[in-house]
Amino acid sequence: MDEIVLYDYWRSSASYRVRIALNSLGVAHRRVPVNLLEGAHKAPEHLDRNPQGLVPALRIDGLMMTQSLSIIEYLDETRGPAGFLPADPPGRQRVRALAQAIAMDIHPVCNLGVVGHVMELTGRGEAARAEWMVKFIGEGLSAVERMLEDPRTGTFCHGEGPSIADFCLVPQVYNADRWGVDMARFSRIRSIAAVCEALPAFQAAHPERVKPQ
Ligand SMILES: N[C@@H](CCC(=O)N[C@@H](CS)C(=O)NCC(=O)O)C(=O)O
Repeated sequence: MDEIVLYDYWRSSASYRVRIALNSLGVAHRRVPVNLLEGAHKAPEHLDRNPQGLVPALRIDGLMMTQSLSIIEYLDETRGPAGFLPADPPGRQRVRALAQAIAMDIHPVCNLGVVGHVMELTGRGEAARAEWMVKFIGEGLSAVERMLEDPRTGTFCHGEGPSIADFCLVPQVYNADRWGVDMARFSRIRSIAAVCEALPAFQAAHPERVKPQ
């Protein structure tokens, strides 16, 4: 079988999600760093992998795949089932809603390209970035915390096993800590993230573990 290659960036939360999924399934792969700070994601070589100029991209089964959530579902469908999504439709809907609240509503407005443009438009540089991150990550996680006030929340976002929702939550918590978001008010999120972070698949995917030396 062809080698599986993950094109990612150590601090990218979308890449972090896919690393957790690959590790959870024990899928052997090689990582190729795409340095966002050097603009490598906009180079023709990477645009051939992902015309959106974003990471991650995964070469697998003779295909180049983009979009972290769809990649994770593909991995579960072809290398699992690993229960990344619950078996029951209402459970699947809830896990997708939690995952999307992060991946589609918090993450895009906090992306490098978007925030770089905000800094440029406001002319306030780092100060604008810091305020922006705290506002949008804080508001977004506040909504997620309320979504987790649900009897279906267990040790993890949904029940007793990690799902796509947890794969999105942990990288977002990493970012929240990075930008100094006040996390004390999010007790459910903190407790779920702590349980996940103790698992080897999450630990091996952590940015500090994969950061180029
Ligand atoms: N929806 C995409 C988002 C990918 C994405 O936005 N990746 C970020 C890093 S986490 C990126 O490449 N940012 C580059 C930029 O904003 O210029 C996914 O889930 O894969």
